[in-house]
Amino acid sequence: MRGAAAHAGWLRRTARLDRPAWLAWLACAAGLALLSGAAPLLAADAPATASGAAAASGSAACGADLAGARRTETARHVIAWRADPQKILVGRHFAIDIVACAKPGAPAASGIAVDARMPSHGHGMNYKAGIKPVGENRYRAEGLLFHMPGSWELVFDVRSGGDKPERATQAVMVR
Ligand SMILES: [Cu+2]
Repeated sequence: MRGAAAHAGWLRRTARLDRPAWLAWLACAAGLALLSGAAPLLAADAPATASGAAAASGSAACGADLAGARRTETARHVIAWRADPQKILVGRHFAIDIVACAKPGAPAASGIAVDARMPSHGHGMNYKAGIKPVGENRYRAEGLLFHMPGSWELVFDVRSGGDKPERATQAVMVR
């Protein structure tokens, strides 16, 4: 159980912080409880647009106005995203601005769900957040919080009409 050992080490190191260790343990246990079959914590639907489109001409063009954005992709979409604030801090809420661009020939995204997890520890976040469409192919997710330092993974599930959602992931290291 490498993950469990990592948690134990982290708990020992943080036991002297202002929060009692049992609270931190509870937080991680809650994360584990959420793991099994949990639906994505955040989901939003965007109104379908007739023109759809904003097809990405190369992934770098997606979200070009989001300075400093990082990009990941599903089979049919490029996801450009930027955290707000851009530097994600342990234990602090943050938001994510997202642009979903259809690859050439792909339908526009009709909705996105966002979640985050620590793959090496087997748990997710402890906080509920929300995501809403804020313009054509644009979304803003709010209320995310990484409660531990380490390797997190953002998970974007992109829907296109009634098709099976397609997933993009993004590794994020938080110290
Ligand atoms: Cu963890």
